[in-house]
Amino acid sequence: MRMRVSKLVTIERHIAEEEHLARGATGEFSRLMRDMLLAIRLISRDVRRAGLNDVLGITDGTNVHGEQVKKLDQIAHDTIFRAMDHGGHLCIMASEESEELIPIPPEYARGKYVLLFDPLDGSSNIDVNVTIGTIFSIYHRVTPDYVGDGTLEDVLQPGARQVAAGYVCYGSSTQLVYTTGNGVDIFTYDPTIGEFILSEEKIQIPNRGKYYSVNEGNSTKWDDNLKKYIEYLKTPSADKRRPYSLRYVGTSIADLHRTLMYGGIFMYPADKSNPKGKLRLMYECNPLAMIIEQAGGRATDGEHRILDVRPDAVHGRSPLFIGSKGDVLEAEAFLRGDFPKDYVQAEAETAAK
Ligand code: AHM
Ligand code: MG
Repeated sequence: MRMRVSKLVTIERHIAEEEHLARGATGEFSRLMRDMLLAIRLISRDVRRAGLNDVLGITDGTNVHGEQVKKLDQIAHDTIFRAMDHGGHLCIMASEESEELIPIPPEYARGKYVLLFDPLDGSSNIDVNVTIGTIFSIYHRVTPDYVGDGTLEDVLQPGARQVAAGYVCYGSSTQLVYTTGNGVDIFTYDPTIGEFILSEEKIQIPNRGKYYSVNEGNSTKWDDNLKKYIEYLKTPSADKRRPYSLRYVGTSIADLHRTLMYGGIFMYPADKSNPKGKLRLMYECNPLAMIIEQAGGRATDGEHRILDVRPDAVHGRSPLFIGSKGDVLEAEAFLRGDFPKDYVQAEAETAAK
């Protein structure tokens, strides 16, 4: 369900009003988000001019995952760090592009929040002008020392404790999709006035969709039940609910955003070479799971709710099945070998031939 808005509201006013309603009016969270929005506007500018400003291509380095770091990955990481290190709102940060936790420089005050981010998601799409994104996740610190550095304990919290989560999609427009646990709102960036304007409010994902999204190139390494599920989605059904269409961008933000708007399922499953899938729990799966749940959808690792998983490493991975509730429940049923009646019947008919 989509609710377009006619009132004109900037994101900063929206955040301030929500903070006032939910937390009393200290304004600290609004100020943290104001700094984050500056970083996002700068990254959006660099992404939009990529090809003109020597930001395409690779750096000399590889990241903690052994992947080549693109120049824009590094620029986005540095931009977020420089916008967020001095505000006095954070006690620690973690980024996909930094193996170690990122402390607040000694000269600046520490605050009560923790920020985790994937500065530029969809790195393989940067150089070919395909949608990329930024993901972030915010927690309250759990260590009680409000002036000291944050610790690993502050970072390794289950996703259910997120205070806010969001992603920015640098697509046909730049959009920020954001929740503080009070529904999901979408803001579209107007570069001519430098503002994010509320464009859709409290969106709800449909209970079923017609799209599935997965890197099917990995299918030979999948578990048999997952293969059966994907075959099922592709098989026409009498009620015309199936076949589903395949969509796969290879940027989780883009695949998730389409899934949020149209319904369906996006998966990055485990396979024989990657027993925990590819996506990172803390700064990819968790924020996306909070957004999808807030929009009425479902996010699991195939068995357990993503937001309840207890993280054991900052850069740890998790399989992900996320999207419309009806579709994710069906995927989970297949994975545990609990097949729908029409599937069992069709199998029996094939065997009898
Ligand atoms: P990245 O953070 O280095 O860009 O990697 C994560 C991306 C996701 O956005 C996307 O879902 C996935 O990698 C695509 O991987 P693959 O190319 O294996 O399908
Ligand atoms: Mg990334």
